[in-house]
Amino acid sequence: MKIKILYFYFILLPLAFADLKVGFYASSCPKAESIVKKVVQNRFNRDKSITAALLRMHFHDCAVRGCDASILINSTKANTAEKEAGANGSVRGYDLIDEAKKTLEAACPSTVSCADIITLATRDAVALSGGPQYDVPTGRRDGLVSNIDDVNIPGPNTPVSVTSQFFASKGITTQEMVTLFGAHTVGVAHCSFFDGRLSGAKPDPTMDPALNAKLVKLCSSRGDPATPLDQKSSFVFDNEFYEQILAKKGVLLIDQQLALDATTKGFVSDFAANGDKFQKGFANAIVKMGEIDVLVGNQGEIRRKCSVFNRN
Ligand code: HEM
Ligand SMILES: *[C@@H]1O[C@H](CO)[C@@H](O)[C@H](O)[C@H]1NC(C)=O
Ligand SMILES: CC(=O)N[C@H]1CO[C@H](CO)[C@@H](O)[C@@H]1O
Repeated sequence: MKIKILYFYFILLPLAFADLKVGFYASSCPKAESIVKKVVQNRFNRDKSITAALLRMHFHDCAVRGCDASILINSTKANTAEKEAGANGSVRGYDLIDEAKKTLEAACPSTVSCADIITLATRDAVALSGGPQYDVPTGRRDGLVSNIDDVNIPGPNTPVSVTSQFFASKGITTQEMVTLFGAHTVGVAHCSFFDGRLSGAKPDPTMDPALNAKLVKLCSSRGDPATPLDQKSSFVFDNEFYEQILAKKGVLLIDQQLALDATTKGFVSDFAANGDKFQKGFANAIVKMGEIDVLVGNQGEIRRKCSVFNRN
């Protein structure tokens, strides 16, 4: 009997509360969402590229161990963290998350998770760039693991079919995947991610020749320069990305392939023709992305500093 009662408390009770919900911090930290919003607004005022940074960070967080802020962890002598993985180098915006966390810890110590900060900050930045405004459920907890070996995200040269399978394994449909790629309406790609398409002797025939010439020139300069993923309206969160890939102006191979592959091109034409449908679809798809394998209830922890586990 006693064992049964204990079982009830330890197994059933946590599950009963283990859910994300809109306004999770309404009583525990009423200002949580407005604090994040203010930090994002201040940054956006001087750096419009923060929207791209946060969107990419949010995806790279959710795509590895679920949306658990594992991407924010710094490496230590004993552990090489997710941050160091191949796709990593150019994920940015960590300082904005740290800034929001500092303010939140002062207002409500050990209450708001870093995973929720990424999610909320991304939501606010998307709206500031002209994207959809949407409610996003919160209540995520921060993960206790961040390991470079867990990073297995498809790359820009991965075929559409394999990329679709990756998203499907996270519960995201092919249509939702195409919608999420619409995030490439903001931000940039560095030459190292697409220069295989340019190579002199055999340029990729699926790229517009004028764009090819422009990128060959750009990428011949030193360092690893970057170019907008959406060549037309790089700082505006609109459906222009889809029109660009229909016009063979996709910069990444995967972006261009979305407009050509039989399983995705219908969605691309649809979003190119209907901006409103894209905006609504994006809000739904990114909320769903933000729910991939989340930790809730008393799983994980609420980190005090987003870049280190509490135990350190
Ligand atoms: C497997 C699917 C995806 C692949 C292969 C991919 C690939 C890439 C690559 C190669 C870059 C350029 C990075 C650089 O040069 O710094 C990039 C940038 C970006 N990606 Fe993706 N991406 C994927 C999915 C997504 C998703 C789902 C989102 C968000 C919902 C997203 C948002 C972004 C943004 C906003 C940028 C620009 C970042 C910046 O300007 O700092 N991507 N992506
Ligand atoms: C984590 O690393 C970043 C960049 O390398 C640094 O700015 C930050 O202070 C580090 N966090 C901690 C808590 O040491
Ligand atoms: C900032 C960072 O960790 N960059 C690393 C990203 O991945 C490349 C290749 O794996 C490393 O060389 C970088 O040091």
